[in-house]
Amino acid sequence: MTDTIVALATAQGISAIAVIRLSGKDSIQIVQRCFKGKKLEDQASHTIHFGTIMNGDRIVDEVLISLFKEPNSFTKENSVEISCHGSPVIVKEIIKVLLKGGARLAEPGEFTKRAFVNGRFDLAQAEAVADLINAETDNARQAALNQMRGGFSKEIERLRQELIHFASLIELELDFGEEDVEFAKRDDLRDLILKIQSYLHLLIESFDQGNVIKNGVPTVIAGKPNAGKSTLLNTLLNEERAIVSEIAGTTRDVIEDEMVLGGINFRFIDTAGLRETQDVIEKIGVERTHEQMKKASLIIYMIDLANANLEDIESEEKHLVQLGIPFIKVGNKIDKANPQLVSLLKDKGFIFISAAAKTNIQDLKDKILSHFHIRTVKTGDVLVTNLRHYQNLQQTYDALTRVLDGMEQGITGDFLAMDIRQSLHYLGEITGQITTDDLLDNIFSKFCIGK
Ligand SMILES: Nc1nc2c(ncn2[C@@H]2O[C@H](COP(=O)(O)OP(=O)(O)OP(=O)(O)O)[C@@H](O)[C@H]2O)c(=O)[nH]1
Ligand SMILES: [Mg+2]
Repeated sequence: MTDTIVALATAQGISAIAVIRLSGKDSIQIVQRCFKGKKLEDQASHTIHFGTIMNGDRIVDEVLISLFKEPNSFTKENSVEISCHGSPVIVKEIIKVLLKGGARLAEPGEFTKRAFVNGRFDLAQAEAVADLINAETDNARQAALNQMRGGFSKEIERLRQELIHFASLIELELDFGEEDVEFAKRDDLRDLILKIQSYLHLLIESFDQGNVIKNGVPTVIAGKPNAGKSTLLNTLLNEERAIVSEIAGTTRDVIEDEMVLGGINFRFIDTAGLRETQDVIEKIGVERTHEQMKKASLIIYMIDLANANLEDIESEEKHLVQLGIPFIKVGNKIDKANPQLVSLLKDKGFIFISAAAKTNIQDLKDKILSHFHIRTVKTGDVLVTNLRHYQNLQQTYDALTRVLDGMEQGITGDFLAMDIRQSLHYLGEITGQITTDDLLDNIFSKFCIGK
């Protein structure tokens, strides 16, 4: 990893300032080759220098150069940040000159990957860098920040140490195998595992919250054509996002947009009305509705209070129950509702609204939020937000259950030791004590270029 990488670190497009970033042993020399100003190598780390970037004899731009000398940089390598004017033409030309000078384009996440490989932080912390950049709510930002600052990693390390202690007791026994000694009382070992498991369980459970905080909640609005689904989407978003008309079957495709409610990022998904249809395109739309419903975290099931029948409602509800996804029952068009229908539905858990007149929308929002008991994330809270971590914690837990079962059945120490090593392996993968190229590629390829 001696080569020097370069990438635009700020967003693509026109901006007041753009920052181009380099990292690698030769980054300072490479910039020097196209820089007219002070001799950069002679300057101290963490200093800023004005000058011009040249393409041959031609001035490309006036820039500021920030210098970071190893190991005092994000990547722990020599690094340079060039702040230039934020024109895509300038950025492109400066990067071209730097490539000519010996740098190569960075791969996605390569700066952060180098920071990890050079020991700036562990893998979970590196992943938190991406989460921090992508955070769309204050809760998501705080959760990512806590993880980046090492709160989660510390907990994993504590668990690992407990397990290592446990493993050493078992392995000691193995060394003395023939003498048939027991250094560790089986009851004590069992208690230790149960303690570790109960802690693992807390972390695993926190993923319910962590996942909602990090990834938001896909919420599907579904129901018969003309129920007012698109009207509700527009009302929730406060924007004419979807076409509304009195023609049944107006929406044929999936329309979605995001909105933050109570600190959670909701993705509201408007769908084609559910009905049997001969129209080829509408039919595809209805299939998509079913797919979206299966993937949703919450379904807003909507009926038209002016025009619905109880039999249909009951059969649709049965279908929703079978899906097993939480749903909220909404009766729309309360402003022109059929009174008999309203009295029939009164005690059946419906919330009555008018999407068009914006009646009871706050009640609906409260009801939506009541499905997600999110507490505000505070500094230092440890929360599992990452699916990979969640899966590894689960695998650790399962391996420990096998250890417990094994002890119950009186199997020998060497078999116990195998499952304990497995559990250590899964924990080690979370923080990156154990890695493979595939694992790293998989993680860092999801980053943006320049990070
Ligand atoms: N009176 C009244 N009319 C409403 C209300 N909400 C929606 N509508 C009307 O109902 C009709 C259908 O509304 P849409 O929002 O297009 O219904 P949809 O469920 O998206 O229909 P499809 O896209 O065809 O599945 C339109 O004429 C809306 O103006 C309401 O609360 N009260
Ligand atoms: Mg619609």
